Amino acid sequence: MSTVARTPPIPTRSQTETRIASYLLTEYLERLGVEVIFGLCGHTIIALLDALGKSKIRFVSTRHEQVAAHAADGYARATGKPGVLLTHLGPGLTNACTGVANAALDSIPMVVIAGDVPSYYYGRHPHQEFNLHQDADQFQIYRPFCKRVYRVDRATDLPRIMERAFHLSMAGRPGPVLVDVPMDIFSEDLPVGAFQQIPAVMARPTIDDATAERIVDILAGAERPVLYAGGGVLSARATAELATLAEALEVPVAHTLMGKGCLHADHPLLLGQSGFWGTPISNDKCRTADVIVAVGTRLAEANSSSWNSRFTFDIPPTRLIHIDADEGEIGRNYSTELGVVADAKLALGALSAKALGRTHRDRGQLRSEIARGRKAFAANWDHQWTSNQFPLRPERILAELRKAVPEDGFIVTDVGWNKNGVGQQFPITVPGTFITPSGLATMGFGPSAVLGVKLAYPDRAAVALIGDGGFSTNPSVIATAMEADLPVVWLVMDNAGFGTIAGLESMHYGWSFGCMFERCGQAYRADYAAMARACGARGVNVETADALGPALAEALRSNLPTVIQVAMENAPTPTPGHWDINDIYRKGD
Ligand SMILES: Cc1ncc(C[n+]2csc(CCOP(=O)(O)OP(=O)(O)O)c2C)c(N)n1
Repeated sequence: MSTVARTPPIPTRSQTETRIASYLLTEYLERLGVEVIFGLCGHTIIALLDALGKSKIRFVSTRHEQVAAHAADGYARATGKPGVLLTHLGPGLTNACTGVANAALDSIPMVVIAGDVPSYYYGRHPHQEFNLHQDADQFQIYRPFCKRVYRVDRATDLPRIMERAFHLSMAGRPGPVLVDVPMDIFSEDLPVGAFQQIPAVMARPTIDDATAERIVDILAGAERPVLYAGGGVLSARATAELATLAEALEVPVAHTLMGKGCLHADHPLLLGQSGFWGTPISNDKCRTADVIVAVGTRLAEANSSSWNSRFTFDIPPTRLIHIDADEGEIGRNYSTELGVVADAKLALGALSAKALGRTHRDRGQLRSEIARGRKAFAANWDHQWTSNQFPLRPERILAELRKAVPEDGFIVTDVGWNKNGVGQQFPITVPGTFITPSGLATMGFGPSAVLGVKLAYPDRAAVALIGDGGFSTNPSVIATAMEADLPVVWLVMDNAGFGTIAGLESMHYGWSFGCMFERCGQAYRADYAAMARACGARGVNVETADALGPALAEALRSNLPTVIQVAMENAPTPTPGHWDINDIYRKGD
């Protein structure tokens, strides 16, 4: 065996020259295209803040970490890029939990960078350390909802872990990833070339030719097929492909809450949302379909009427074909004839290419049936669009909002009448302009998420339509919008309580104990518009129904954030579907 003399490689400049990790990390984030980081300071992260302050990356400092997390989430939904969140350890990280979990349940890409205790103090209970079960254990709190949680134990691991975090947040089914960084690591030296690896460009999975052919054959030959679109269709920016497929084979389209906007509101094949807060025509067509091709959806409870076969889906006998980025979603709630793990855009692109020019079974009077069904349902509430009553009907608020906001403007909701009513009744014509918390349905999402949305698209309108409960969870958003110069509009539907839950309790128990805002037995209304004025923002109290339209128009013209507070009747949203919880409540003596 011959021996080859091996000369050690000559170290390059990038291996010998060193710099402090936080500055190298910041430059790396710039190279990845990170434009903005949302967060709140603490002693564990000021090393990174110093570097960020000298970089091109914008730092939006919020007054609560949940606000930062929702704002990063809103930014990610609007742009399709990962939202980046920076938090202090312990209480900072726990405050952000709800926002990160909300992003996780809606498959939103996010990278969370958190400071932690100095690594050389692990387990000694340095200030703010969690260590009851394991030393320096705070990162475990994020395990149930992050795609991956990393604690960086050596500075040399930081570049690799950051690359993994950005890669994983976007790859496959998107979601949040935590990078927990002991504060001393931010201040360590690393070789200047340490952050080499950037996330790979990913060719996402598509449908193979034979499977695409098979699905198109099934759809073309079916008697009552339905295309069912989830949020995955919107996040993959696949709405044009969906429309082509639907039109080529004349298949009606139903959707989930997050799938709203998948077809233009006036599209003749659009059935609307399914489930508890859906539309009767959507539930009927889904329930009586012979084939459903579902794309980018969890087939989750609210949109599936608690999976009760009498309301939304009757699978089987309906045959289900389910296309999703996550194999874990396939076959979980319904027996599935064919599952396909694929990117929604590529899958719908492949299906629509095959469907174009194909003959399909005659669909009879489908379009007129849909039009009739939609009109009949709208007749339950469309007369309220012009109602002059005060406190306002919620439908009048929707009507004024639709008139005031340009079609490409964003409507960001919270939970409550706002989410349920918009999902069911509000026409969305531009895909991606409806932003809502679905999986975790977090009250408090809307007022904060709108900040990230506006930052992503400063030239487009961004209105948060929210209840007074949701708005008052964290009114600090007003100060943040002022500081960050984000002229968003919060339209607060004020029914002096947690109206949706108050209505539910009243329906089952005859009162709304614990759900209304009261003081000394009287309705208690906080003046949120005055809060806005106190922050130097605009605040408008709408006193008549006719005043709302002009107030909205002026707010959208203004370059200051505006709170518009409008008293609203606590009217329930129609519920054509079913939710099992209503069978659980039992009233005692
Ligand atoms: C953080 C959080 N807490 C509690 C709930 C349960 N919840 C769902 S809707 C709702 C009421 C929301 O009240 P408001 O924002 O005033 O809207 P409204 O129902 O009156 O339209 C509550 C408390 C939730 N979804 N999220």
